[in-house]
Amino acid sequence: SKQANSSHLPTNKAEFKAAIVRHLHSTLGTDENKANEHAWWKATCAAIQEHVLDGLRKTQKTHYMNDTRAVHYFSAEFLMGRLLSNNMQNFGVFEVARDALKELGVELSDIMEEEPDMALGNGGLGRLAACYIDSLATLNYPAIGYGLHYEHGLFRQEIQNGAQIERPDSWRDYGNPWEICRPESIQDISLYGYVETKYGENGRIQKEWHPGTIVKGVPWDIPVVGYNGSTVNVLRLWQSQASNYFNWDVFNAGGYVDAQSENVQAETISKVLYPNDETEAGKELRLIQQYFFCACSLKDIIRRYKRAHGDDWSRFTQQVVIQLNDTHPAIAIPELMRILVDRAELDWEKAWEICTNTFAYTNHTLLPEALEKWPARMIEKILPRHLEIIYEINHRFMKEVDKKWPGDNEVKAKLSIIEESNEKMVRMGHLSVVGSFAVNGVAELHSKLVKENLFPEFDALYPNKLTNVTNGITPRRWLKVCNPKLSKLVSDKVGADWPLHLSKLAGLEKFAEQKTFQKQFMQIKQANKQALADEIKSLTGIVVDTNAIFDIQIKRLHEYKRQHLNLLHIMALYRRLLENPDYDMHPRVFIFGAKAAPGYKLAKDIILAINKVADRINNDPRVNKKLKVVFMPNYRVSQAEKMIPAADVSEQISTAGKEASGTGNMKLALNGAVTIGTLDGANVEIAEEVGDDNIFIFGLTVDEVNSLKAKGYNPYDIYDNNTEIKAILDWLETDYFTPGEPGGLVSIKQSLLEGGDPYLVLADFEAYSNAQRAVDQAYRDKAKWAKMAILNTAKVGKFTSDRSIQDYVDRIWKLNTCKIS
Ligand code: 26W
Repeated sequence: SKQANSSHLPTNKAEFKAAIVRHLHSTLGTDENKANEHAWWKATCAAIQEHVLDGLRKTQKTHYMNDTRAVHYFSAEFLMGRLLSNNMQNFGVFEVARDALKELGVELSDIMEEEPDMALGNGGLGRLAACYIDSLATLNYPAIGYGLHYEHGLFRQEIQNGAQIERPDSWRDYGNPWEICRPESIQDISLYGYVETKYGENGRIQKEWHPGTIVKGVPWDIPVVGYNGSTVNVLRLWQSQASNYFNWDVFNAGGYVDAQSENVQAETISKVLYPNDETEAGKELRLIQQYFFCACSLKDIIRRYKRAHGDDWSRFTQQVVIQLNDTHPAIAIPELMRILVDRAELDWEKAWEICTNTFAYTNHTLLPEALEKWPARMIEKILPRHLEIIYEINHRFMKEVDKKWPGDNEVKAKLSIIEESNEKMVRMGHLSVVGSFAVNGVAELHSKLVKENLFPEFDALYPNKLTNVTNGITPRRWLKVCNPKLSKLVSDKVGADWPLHLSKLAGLEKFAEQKTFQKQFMQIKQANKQALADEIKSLTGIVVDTNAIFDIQIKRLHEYKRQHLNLLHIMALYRRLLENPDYDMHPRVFIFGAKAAPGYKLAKDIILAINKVADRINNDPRVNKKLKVVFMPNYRVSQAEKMIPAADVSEQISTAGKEASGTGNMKLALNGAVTIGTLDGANVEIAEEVGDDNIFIFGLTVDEVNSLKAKGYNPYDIYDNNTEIKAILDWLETDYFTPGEPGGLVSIKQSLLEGGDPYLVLADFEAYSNAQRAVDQAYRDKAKWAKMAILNTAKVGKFTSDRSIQDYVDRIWKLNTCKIS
């Protein structure tokens, strides 16, 4: 009943068993007796992939026959995680596959652990892209994801003596059963060189870019299966490869080794994902990565368009919309202009009209250090023609600004795409706003701040261009797949179609106070906590009590996310327990998962501090019945899927105004965790949905943050007057947590005092501590807590990524659904 289109789906266990065994033999070259778990996993993937490819062929044929308008989601990151269980669930064959394997003597849950995560992203932005392509396929919209085929995704994190060590991620070492190479669609991409100005017969100035280097872009397709398995879209990722364009001469002249080293250069482009989240490093290779995947993707789009429409550009913007996931792909704007003006020889005005009706841009951050700027000289070196085009775009834009604000040079300097500093810089955010027909923030509050603080004049210049689309998460991966017990209970109560209609979760509200339902709900939470406790034991050796509150903070490590606020509070609890062994608190396990950017010193120090404090507390028999601290190493999508179902409390404690949206907040609430959080990002909308009784909001608001900073915030005022805060900060300076190494954790204290406490950790401490006390009180009332947890699951239907995608479609993309027959 679940399958909209069952023709290409396997129907029964026997068929599945046969397919898996056939793949063991002829794809893996082994047999049922010799196969290890990795081989079983691969054979199972291959059996599923037969049907995935069947669906893909049908989808592509249907889209082609109907000449559909499609969205092209350009993103430097797609944080896909594992695909096997998701693909099986989306096809509705999870149970039949599990049973088939069981009859072959294989446990599906075991072999699923063989799959390496596709960790081609840093955090929120990359995972959002993955949720969005899931929803696009599920809702039957024609869509392609375009990105980079990194050889190494986000680094693997090891913890040694409490400190983060980065190890390379090698997700493809033993092959990836999902991806298909498409050598027939290889593209040549130009880099470096110079621009020649020529005069055409008609007196038209012609620009010709003579590249210094050409690299090949090799596409790898990862099928994206919609829930119900009808549409199978693709994620197309580009791998760089050396072309033989320039190096044969060198080779023939006997420079074989030099020729090889040119190859290494080209192949470096897609080697590794930059692990910086929210800090722009300005590295040449990063800009080349960005241009490389944008240029490949645009060539791909134009090839497909021309196949249907030849050289007639008049229908391009009807067929193609490109969404820029932050400014990372913003160089696509001048690239499309170059193609239209230099290659297709369109007039600038016509080309610009096409361009500005093709692109839309999503902003994901207000942090100044995350706003991309490239030195003009760097762009000139790598992409000389693009810099000319950017100047021309800016020249015309400045005329527009002058019309609106005649003679106002200040506003011109502020809005200019070019920042006239010591070193001229190109502001990619400004380029993106000017070159797009829509610009959106990712939560109501964030979008308001984009309009009022980041781009106020742009909003005045282009009314209605700036808008909001609140983020969402796919309920398939983030409830159905990761929390099967709760999923079944929910299906029993509200029907099985909630993964497609998440607002149906509201049907749980009427059971929120019912004793039997509360018991069922909390028994599932308990079972999930036990599973996580086992995982914690096996990964860290730490034993935790599942009757304790599981309090979870999982996200990238950043000062603005304030893991150190959480840590200071843990130290306060520890201190209170030492001072008063009868200190009244329900046992609590604080669990962290976080990677720090390798070059972000303080973030790494905070990881070290969490581990050192954890060590001391967990081994202190005076307190460790009531308090435990766990740092889970190597946090990633597959780890999140195990942690989220087990959370009682969700920590969303960023400084107000800093977290654009957050999406982990949505995943945790959906799985029945109660949020302790600030009025920041999507927390505001979560609070609106679940109601004040079912969330713990604390701390300064955006307005209060601003006025505190305006009047002059001095963290020493708090340090000098709050004995608990003083004692905790001073504690960091002793060798209590770092025996034999006094001052081992002092950098945190320094950042909060001498450093001026830029994220107002001390200012919010008291409020946070009080909110935590309220959490503690609430948890002790079992019925009250159960009701709160249930209502969190029941009331967060808004945050399905299907709703986000429908918002994008209605307001920006204007797509039609295309049913696959
Ligand atoms: C140039 C370095 C760099 C790299 C990545 C700067 C900025 C980024 C991203 C924009 C960081 C990111 O992932 N932002 C997060 O995006 C999520 C999805 O919209 C939001 O939920 C998070 O609040 C936001 O931090």
